[in-house]
Amino acid sequence: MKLSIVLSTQPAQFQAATFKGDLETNLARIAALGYDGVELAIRDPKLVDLDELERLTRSCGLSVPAIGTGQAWGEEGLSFTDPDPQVRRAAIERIKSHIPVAARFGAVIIIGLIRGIVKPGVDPAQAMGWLVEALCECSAAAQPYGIRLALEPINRYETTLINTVPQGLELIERVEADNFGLLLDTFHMNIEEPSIEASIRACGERLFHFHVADSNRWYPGAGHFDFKSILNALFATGYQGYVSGEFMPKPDAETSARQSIAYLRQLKVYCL
Ligand code: LER
Ligand code: MN
Repeated sequence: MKLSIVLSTQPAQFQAATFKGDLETNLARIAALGYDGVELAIRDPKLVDLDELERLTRSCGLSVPAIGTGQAWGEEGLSFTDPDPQVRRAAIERIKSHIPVAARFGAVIIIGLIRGIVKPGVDPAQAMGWLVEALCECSAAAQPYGIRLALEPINRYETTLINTVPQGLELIERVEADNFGLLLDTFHMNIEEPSIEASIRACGERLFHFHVADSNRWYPGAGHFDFKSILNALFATGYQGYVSGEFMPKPDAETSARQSIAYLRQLKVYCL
């Protein structure tokens, strides 16, 4: 099982980005803890020295399986479903600007909260229409680079658009792009899905990335999830990607990252 953990390249309000702050120090800590990869949360690729980032990740021996983009919503309000067409265009262009970055690292691009919410006064069918259009354009732009996009069903308290795996699978049918799939996160699935394992199975080969946190959004092992059963279901789909830790840095980033890797490794679940 390949393990990664979320690291934000910029200061961010999002609480479950486990590592924030000095990049070089954090990458070295993550590698020293035994992680195979680091999931980078990047608000805007323009704010990052990509050559330096590549040099640092390589020198630590860390892969970059995925790039998170949600801070463009959290910090700047960009979204695919804003009633203002200029905001929607800026969100689409922002996602497209991640494509060369993802190509450099061979990473999946995460579509989390940048999809937006149904804003007051907006017809939900119209918001879905905008979402489908944006995803079609971004998937088509990523396709020649061999880059995949993964939309994350996110719980009802954070968005009103795509909370569940069935809704995500319907969206996949509308977007009709082979490089568009889903990212499943145990924290959100616990709130929205009748069965975490059944939802993983339903997603099957359209499962492009996987986030883990325990039931309380602390590190795996700190809550009451049956991770052995969840990870067995994950790998039974043929999933070959990373299991990426996205949890609160409690009691602190280093301790949570250490506890998580120790817990997940002792489960002795293996990628098939
Ligand atoms: C991001 O991966 C996530 O899980 C969301 O909760 C972001 O708000
Ligand atoms: Mn997540």
